[in-house]
Formats: sequence, structure tokens, C-alpha cells
Amino acid sequence: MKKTFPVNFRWGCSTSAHQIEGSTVNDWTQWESSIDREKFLRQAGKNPEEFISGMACDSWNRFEQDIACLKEVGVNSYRFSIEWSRVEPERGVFDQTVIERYVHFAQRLKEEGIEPFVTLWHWPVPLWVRDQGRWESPQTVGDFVKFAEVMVTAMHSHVRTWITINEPLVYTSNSYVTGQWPPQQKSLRKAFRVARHLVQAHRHAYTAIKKIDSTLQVGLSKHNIHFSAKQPWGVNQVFARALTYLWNEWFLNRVRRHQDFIGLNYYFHNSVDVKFGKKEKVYSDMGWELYPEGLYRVLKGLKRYGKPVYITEHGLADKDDRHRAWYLQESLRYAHQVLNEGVDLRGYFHWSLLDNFEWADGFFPRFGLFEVDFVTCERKARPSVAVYREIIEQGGPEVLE
Ligand code: IFM
Repeated sequence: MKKTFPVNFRWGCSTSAHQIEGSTVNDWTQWESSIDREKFLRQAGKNPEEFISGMACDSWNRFEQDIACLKEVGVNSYRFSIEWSRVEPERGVFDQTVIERYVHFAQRLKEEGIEPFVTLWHWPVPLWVRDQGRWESPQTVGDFVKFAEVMVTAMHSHVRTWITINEPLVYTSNSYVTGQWPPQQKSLRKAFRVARHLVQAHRHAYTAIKKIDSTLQVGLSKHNIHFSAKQPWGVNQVFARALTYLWNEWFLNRVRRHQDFIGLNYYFHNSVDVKFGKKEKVYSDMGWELYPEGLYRVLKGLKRYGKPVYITEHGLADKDDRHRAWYLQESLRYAHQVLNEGVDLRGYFHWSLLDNFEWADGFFPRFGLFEVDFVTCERKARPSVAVYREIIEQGGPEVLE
């Protein structure tokens, strides 16, 4: 039997600029090659070279190869992001050549029958934004909105769906709570300030984009986790509920009147047992538990917002492609289930099209449907490409019932 998704369902892949474009100059590139970072990595017995984004997949120059990959998968949509530091290398100075290159890319996608979904901010900031205090500074909110206006004005005839911000709380927690990412702060006070500014940035950008063209669809990509209690009673359940509120709902509640759809990024299931534990389950190369049912749970959790939902990211690090096909099929079966249960699911974007630069983890995690040789930048399809392609052609995964 087949689980068939609606005919206008968006089948896609996702990427982000810093992770694939290469040769960017922003706060991340400076941090990646800083002396402190090098020392830290050497002390941990790692080769610092493998943690510098460098030319990444060179997608800035090889975008036609990326389009060829998308065609090979057979998707009808592609989510990519704009690199703010390229567009506005200095405050108020917008590089027209760069803007035109992004417009051209969106045009090319359309010519190939692929709908662009564009993310405006996927984490790195230009150096001048870093110097003014990144998102700790209220000025960054206004600067971001200006940048958003410039890009939407340039691209809106080709790009109808906009994602303002990617995973605001992942950024906030890694950069300001655990201190793993630049600017490596560990301050709840700063984290809260940053999160508040990101809420404001989204709301103001939403309003500004709607003024440019009220028919554009605007949302953000929210990373939600399925927190389950190990036993359905007692302290674990209270913790699971509290974490669900803080991580999954707090931000979305604050922007609920400023979004046309919710973008969901799903990767994690955490079983609350006072401390989080690992069991005999399936794990990705990064040790993340692969739990397809969690996708169903977090999708159901979004029902309360009554908005259309796109799964804007879902995938796994799996160099040898051992689990990808299973994870994809199984997750899509669960995703299909919510359609009949009142969640207006409109699309699925696999993370990622290509192996890419996985932030502080460097190049080791291989998330790509396509394997990338980071010396030659050659792209090579993993077997799962054929599986995803077949799912798309069939309009959904097969199920045994
Ligand atoms: O690579 C990241 C992406 O940038 C944001 N979402 C999660 C992915 C995998 O960690």
C-alpha cells in the first residue's frame, strides 16, 4: 500500500550558504581560523584544517552542479540561504553583483521547475555586525530588516516563500549558553537578550516583507525536539513538558501572529529520565538517535498553531548511507499520518543535498544525499538518492499494512 501525499506537495532538499558556498568572510570564518580555535582543536587531538569551512562545496561557483544534483533527485523545491556578509560586506553597502548572482540562481531554479525557498539568516554575520555585538545589539535587528528588504525587493518575483531565521534557539544556546560557537559566551542573561532580539527581528522582517508584497509567504525554521518522559508520570513528565514549552513553544508563541507557515527542523528525540540516556537504538554518525516517530510527535505538537507546516530540515549524518533510506521512508510514513490528523503539512526538505561544513564539527559529519570530495568538490550520488527519487515519483513512501 502507498502513503500518497497531495499532488502539490513540496519535495525538496535544504542547504545553507556558509556550509556550502565556500570563500565567505564572516564571523564564523574568522573564528574557525583563530589561534585559540586552532589551539583548542590541537589539544583535542584534531586536525584544525578539517574545521575550517574554506571553499566548502564551492557552491558559489558550482551552482549549476547543485542544480544538476537537484534534478537527479527529482525535487520540485530547494531551500538555500543568502550569505549576509557577501551581500552587505560593509554597513549599508550592498554588493549588486552578489545580489544579481542570487537572483540569477533563483531564476535558474525556476527554469528547471524547482521552487526556491530562501532563508535570510542561517547563522554567520558580517564582520561589522560582529563588531557591533551581533544579536546582543538592538541595532542588529534594524540592520537585519534592511538587509531582508533589499533581498526580498530584488528576488520576490522569483521567490515566493521566505524563511527569515533558521533555528533561533539552536544559535542562541550554542553561542550564548554552552559557548561552543562564536562568540563562545556562557550567559543566560545574554542568551535571553539575543533570543528577544531574534523574536523582534523576525516580527519586523515579517511586516517589512509583507509591505513589499503581501502575497509572499513568510515564516521561520524552528528546530523542535520530541521530549518524551521515560515513564508517563511523575518528575520526568513534568521535565518533558517544561522542556517542550521552553524549546518548542516559547519562540513560536512569540511570533505566532507573524508567520504564514511554520518551518520545522526535526533531528532529536530526548527521552527524559532525569538525565538523557542512550539505549539500544539506531544512531547517526554523530551519535544522534534516529527516531522517526518523533517527527510525528513534533508535527502533532504544531497543530495548536493552525498554520501550514513545511518540514524545512530533516536528515542525518550517515557517511556510508546505511540508515538514510530507512530513516527517510519511515519518517515520511509518520509525516503522512499527521495529514489525516489535522496538521496542514505542505512539504518535506531533506537535510542535506550535499555533504557540507557542519559548523563546530567541521567536515566529518556527512549529511549529503550527495557525497562531496572536499579536494576536488566533485559530487557523487549516494544510493539514497534513488530511494528519495522513487518516493517523489510515487508521491510518497510504500507501507506494509
Ligand atoms: O547543519 C545543520 C543546519 O545548519 C541547521 N540544522 C541542523 C543541521 C544538522 O546539524
